[in-house]
Amino acid sequence: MPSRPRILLSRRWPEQVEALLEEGYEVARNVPDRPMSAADMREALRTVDAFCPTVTDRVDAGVLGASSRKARIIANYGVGFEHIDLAAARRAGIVVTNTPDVLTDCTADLALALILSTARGVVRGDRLVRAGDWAGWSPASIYGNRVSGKALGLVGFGRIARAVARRAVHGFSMRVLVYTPRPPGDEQARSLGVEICASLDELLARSVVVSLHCPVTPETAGIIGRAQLARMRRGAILINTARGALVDENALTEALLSGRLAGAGLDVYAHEPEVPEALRQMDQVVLLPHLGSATVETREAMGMRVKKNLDRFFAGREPPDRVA
Ligand code: 8YV
Repeated sequence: MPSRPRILLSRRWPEQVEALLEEGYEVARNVPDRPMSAADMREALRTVDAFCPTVTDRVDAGVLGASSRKARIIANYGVGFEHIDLAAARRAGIVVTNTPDVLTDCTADLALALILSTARGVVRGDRLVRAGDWAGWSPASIYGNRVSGKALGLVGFGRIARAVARRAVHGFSMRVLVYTPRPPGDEQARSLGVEICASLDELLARSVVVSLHCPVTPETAGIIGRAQLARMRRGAILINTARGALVDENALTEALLSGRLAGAGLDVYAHEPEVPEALRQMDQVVLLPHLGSATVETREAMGMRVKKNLDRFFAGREPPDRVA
C-alpha cells in the first residue's frame, strides 16, 4: 500500500477536521500552536509533502527556496494569502491553495457587528455597566449614531463586500456605495442595490461608514492614509475586517483623537498581535482579535476546504482553490 502523504498543520485546527485528515494523511502538528519560525518552516518543508500554514506564518522566498525540499503544495488555512510569496512558490514549482467562500458570511456578519457596536456604543455601554458606573437610564447618556438608512462605503467588492452589501441593503436599508478598481456593470450594481463611485475620494467624501474589503497588495497597502482620512466626513466611522496593512494606524489614531472620525471598529492590525496603545486607550474604538472567521461552522469548513484541495492534489488532479 502506498504510504500516506505527510502533512503539517502549522496551528491546531478544529478536532473534527484533524481527525478526518488522520484518515488519509500522516498528520504532523506544530504542538506549541504558536506562529512558526522561518527556520522551522524550512526544516518542515524538507520532511512533509504538504504544509498547511495560516495568516500567522510568513512563508517567504527564503522558506520556499529551502534546499532538498520535499513539500509540493502549500495549502493555506484562510482566504487571504499575502503572507505567502506566490512568485517564489511558482519559481520553486510549489502549488498554493486557499479557502475562499466558506468564510464569506461569517466575516460579513462580523463587519456588521463592528458597524453596529462602534456606531451604537455597544462595547462602551457594556464597560459602563460592568464597571458599576451606570446611574440608570437618562435621555443623554451614551449617544450613538443611527446606522439604518445611512451611507455605507465599501472599499473593494469581492465576495465578502457583496455579503456585507446584501446585509446592509436588505437588513438596514443602508445606501451602499462601492469603490473598486474593477466595478460591476450598471445593471449588476442596480440589481445588488449598490452605487458605484468613480474614485476612492468620492466614496470617502460621501460615506458615513467606510468598511474595507480588499486584499493587501503593493497597490492597496496603506490605501487609507492621512490624506484619505482627511477626505472622510467629519464624524464618520472606519471599519476594517480585511487586513491591518491597508490602514496607516498612526494617521487613524490622529483622526480619532482630533474628532474627525467618530470611531473605528477594527478586527485586524498592521502588526498583529500588536495593537497600538493609543487605540487601546480610546473609548470610541472597538477592537477585536481577528475574529472574522471565528465560528465553529466556518473554522471547520475552512479545514474541510483545505482537505478538499489536498485530496485533489494527491489524487493527481487540479486543486479547486489554486492561487499559484
Ligand atoms: C482567517 C482571514 O481566520 O482567511 C483569512 O484570510 O483573515 C481569517 O479570517 C485567518 O487568516 C486564518 O489563516
